[in-house]
Amino acid sequence: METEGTYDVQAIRAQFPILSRKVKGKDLVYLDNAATAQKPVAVIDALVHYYSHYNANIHRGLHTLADEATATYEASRAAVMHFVGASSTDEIIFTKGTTESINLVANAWGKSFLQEGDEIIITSLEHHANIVPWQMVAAEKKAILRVIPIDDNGILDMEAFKSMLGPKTKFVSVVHVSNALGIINPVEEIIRLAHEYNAVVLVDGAQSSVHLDIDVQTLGCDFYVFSGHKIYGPTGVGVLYGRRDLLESMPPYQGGGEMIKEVRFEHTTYNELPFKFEAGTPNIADVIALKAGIDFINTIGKAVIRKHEETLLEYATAKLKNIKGLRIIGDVKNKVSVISFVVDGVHPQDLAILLDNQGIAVRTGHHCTQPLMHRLGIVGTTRASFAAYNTIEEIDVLVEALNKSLKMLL
Ligand code: C6P
Repeated sequence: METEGTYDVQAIRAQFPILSRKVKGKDLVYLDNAATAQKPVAVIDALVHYYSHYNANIHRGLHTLADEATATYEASRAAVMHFVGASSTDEIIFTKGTTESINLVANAWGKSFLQEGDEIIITSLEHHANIVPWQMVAAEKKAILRVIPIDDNGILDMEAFKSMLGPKTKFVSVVHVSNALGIINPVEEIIRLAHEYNAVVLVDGAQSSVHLDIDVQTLGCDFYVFSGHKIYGPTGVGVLYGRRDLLESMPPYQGGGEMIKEVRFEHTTYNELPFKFEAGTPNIADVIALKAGIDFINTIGKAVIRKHEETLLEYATAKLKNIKGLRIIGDVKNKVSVISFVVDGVHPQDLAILLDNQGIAVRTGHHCTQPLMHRLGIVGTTRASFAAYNTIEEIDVLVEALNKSLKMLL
């Protein structure tokens, strides 16, 4: 692609079987990557290979299949450790996804350490997964949930944040990259400021893990959470990175097999990290296949993918701005390849149906950020989000389809 330098987008696309399918008789244009990314053949093969060759439970059996499954599962944990720059595999807990990782921390940390009148701070940009668990634990512990405001462009009001911090601040839980708008929040500064008050900080990396280089030690966060399915891995698997001393101080989230050292009817002792937080048979196949997703990203290089996505973002932003009545929400400099927009007089759902008829997948609605939509005074947006395999030509298809659809709707 001459517009994209040496980036061989066609070779990348060839790794994704789904991209060659048709939708409503048209070539699929998949621009809903912030919801879930498509899977390269290596991820699909890893699942098939596990089930066809060494399906066994892990950490239990003493037979060959069990050994192979355990070693491959733990190799995935090591890959995740490198992916986020953690210093030990003990700090990497496998969960179902971002949602479960946040619920784990809200329950295990929150219920142990929060007291009446303590404050938890989140932002106006949060996904429901980083709001509701904190509301639930706050109600139970009589703690107070406070929200950092934003301006009309979605930029956090850092002065307001500074004024909220105090001795009652116990936990700060912030989204790294807004899923609805694509805005990158200044999490380094948030972490530094929160730590001045000894508050614990969780970073919701559901949208940042795929686009930005993540080093939890440089960031200095206490917890970092993300989902496998957004980084080209399978659904049903997610990650909780936690600082060792914090994880050690927390009680288990769930009880059951594998998370114990010794069980008596009178008393149970718990297993070492990370197993203390992985009760029951885990999602072995998807954890194993997650490594193939990480390998896919590492083979190309996150920075290389990001550069490609920035080219797409710039091109799409310029093209969309030419459409009469279209307004980009969160049109700021510091963002990832997500464009959210509204068109005067058009309901996002009507637009989505017309785009789908032309083979284009975008997400419309509130993006599980109802309070954000409420703050911005809109019912929802249409969101196009780009990944490693998207092309300039696909953006041209989107723009043409948008123009055609808007002619019908307005
Ligand atoms: N956002 C989107 O279309 P789960 O569902 O557990 O994998 O991820 C939840 C989640 C938490 N935080 C952020 C910032 C997210 O973006 C998401 C998932 C998808 O925007 C599906 S709602």
